[in-house]
Amino acid sequence: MERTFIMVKPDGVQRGLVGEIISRFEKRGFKLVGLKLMQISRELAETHYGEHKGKPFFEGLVNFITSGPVVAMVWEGKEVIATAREMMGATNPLKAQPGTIRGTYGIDVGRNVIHGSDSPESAQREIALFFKEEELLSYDKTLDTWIYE
Ligand code: DAT
Ligand code: MG
Repeated sequence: MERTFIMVKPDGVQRGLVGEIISRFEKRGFKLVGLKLMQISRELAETHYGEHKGKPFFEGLVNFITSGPVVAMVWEGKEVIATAREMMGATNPLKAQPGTIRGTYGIDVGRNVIHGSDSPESAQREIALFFKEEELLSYDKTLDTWIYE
């Protein structure tokens, strides 16, 4: 089973979308294995978004992601990394398919509500960046027999 890092960004928290976003992943059948409300430090933000350092939007991105509480999560399930990206929709919400999270709740690229890891490598890196080993739980869900064949 794969794990991915998902984060409700400060705009999503302020707009009251935490429950809605968690609900979408729950209803899809994925398993929540880590969860915390936190305010990201500048240092963590710059490391997390390190691949974008030097781009024109980097400073604004770091300012935005550190501007208020975020909800950091780890979700587990079959092909959850790519599936979460599909559920999120395109980076620019105006280009995101209707029905996706960004395509339902967003307009501007700098206020796109949610972050999700884009590959197994980034999932591993981001999970380790935000969570200690003991903050991630392994447990059985009886419902899984009705979700997986
Ligand atoms: P994603 O969040 O879909 O993985 P990304 O990794 O390319 O997208 O960029 C990280 C975040 O940076 C993105 O969610 C919003 C912001 N961003 C990306 N491209 C941008 C741009 N051209 N202008 C402003 N912000 C941008
Ligand atoms: Mg990205």
